Amino acid sequence: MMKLGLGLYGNILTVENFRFARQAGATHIVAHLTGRFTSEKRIKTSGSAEYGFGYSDPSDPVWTYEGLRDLKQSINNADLELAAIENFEPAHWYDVLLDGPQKEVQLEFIKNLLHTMGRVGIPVMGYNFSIAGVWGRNSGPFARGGAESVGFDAPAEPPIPKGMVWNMVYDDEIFDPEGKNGTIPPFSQEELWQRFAYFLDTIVPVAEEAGVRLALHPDDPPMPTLRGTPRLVYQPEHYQRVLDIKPSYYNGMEFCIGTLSEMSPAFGTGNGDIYDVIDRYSKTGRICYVHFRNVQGKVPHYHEVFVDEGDVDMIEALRILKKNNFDGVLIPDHTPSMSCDAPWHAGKAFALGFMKAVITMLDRE
Ligand SMILES: [Mn+2]
Repeated sequence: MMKLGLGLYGNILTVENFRFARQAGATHIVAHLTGRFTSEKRIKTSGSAEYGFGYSDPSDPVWTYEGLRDLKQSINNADLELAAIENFEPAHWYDVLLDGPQKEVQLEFIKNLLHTMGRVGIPVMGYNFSIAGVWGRNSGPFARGGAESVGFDAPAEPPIPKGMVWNMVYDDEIFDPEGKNGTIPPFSQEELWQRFAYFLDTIVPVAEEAGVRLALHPDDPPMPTLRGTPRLVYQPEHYQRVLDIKPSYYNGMEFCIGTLSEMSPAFGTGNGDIYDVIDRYSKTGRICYVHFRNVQGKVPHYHEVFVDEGDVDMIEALRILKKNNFDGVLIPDHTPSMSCDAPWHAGKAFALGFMKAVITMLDRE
C-alpha cells in the first residue's frame, strides 16, 4: 500500500507542522536538513541572490547520533514515521562532487553518517549528485488563478564561483559572488559519471551494511549542463545507468515525477512518454520514495503548477505505481503558494488531499 508523507525543511520541522501533516492524512515525514543551521556565518551570507540557498554549516548538531535520534523521536511523538532524510550537507561532501583534496575524508564522514542513520533507524538517505544543484528558476503567478510558483526560462548561466556547490556556499573565505577568486572549471560528462561511480563503489557497501537505502534525485532543472557544469540524470534513461553501476536494493531512486516530466526528448533518445518511464522504473523495485509534482512544459521552458493542472495525468501516474506494487512513501514536492494567510500550508494541504483521495480510490478498485 502506498503511503502519504510530507517533506519539511529544517526550520519548519516543528511540532505544529508535524500535527499539520498528521491532520492532512500523512503518516510519514521526509526531513530536508541542509542549510538549517543558523550560525553567524549563515546570517552573513544570506540575503543576496548570489549566495543561492545560503550557507552550508558543517557543524550543525543534527548530523550527530543524538541530533538524528532526537529528530526521529520528535516525529514519532507526533504519531508519524521518519521516512527519509533528504540531501547531504554541501559542506560535508563538496570534494566528493568536485574530486578535491578532502574527498576521502568526506567519504569517511558519509560512511559514518550512514551507520549513524542505521543505528537510529532512518531507512533512506535522499541525495542529489550535482555541482550546480537546483538553480536558475524564476517565480511568478504561473499556476491556476495566478498562484505563485516557480519555473525555468533559459536564464543566462554565470559560472559557479569557488566556495560554492549545489547552490550553497560552503567556504565563506574563498567565495566571492563575482568569481574574483576563481570559478569551478569545466569538465566532461564522463568525468562526472566517474566521480559518481567512485562514490557508489565506496558508499553502497556501507549502505548495505547499515541498512540505509541511497535515493538519488534527478537533476532539477534537467538541463544537459548548467552554469558550465555537466548534469548526471537529465534524461529518464540515465536512471538506468545509475541502477546498473551498482545493482543493489540499497542503490535506489528519489523518484521526482516533476523533474522527469521536465526532461526534454530534444536532449536524449527517449520518446518523452512519462507513463513509460514511471512503469519501467517502478517495476525495478528501486524507487525509495516519490516526489509528487506536476509541471507544464519541458526544459528549457517550464512552469511548476498544481498537481491536477500539469502535463502529467497524476491519477494515471499513481495507477501505474500501484499496478507495479510500489508500496513506499509519496510526498508533495514544491507546491504553488495559495492566496491566504498560510500560502505554503494551503498548497501542501491541497496536494495531500488530492493524493489521499486518489490513493484511497485506487485501493478500493
Ligand atoms: Mn523533486
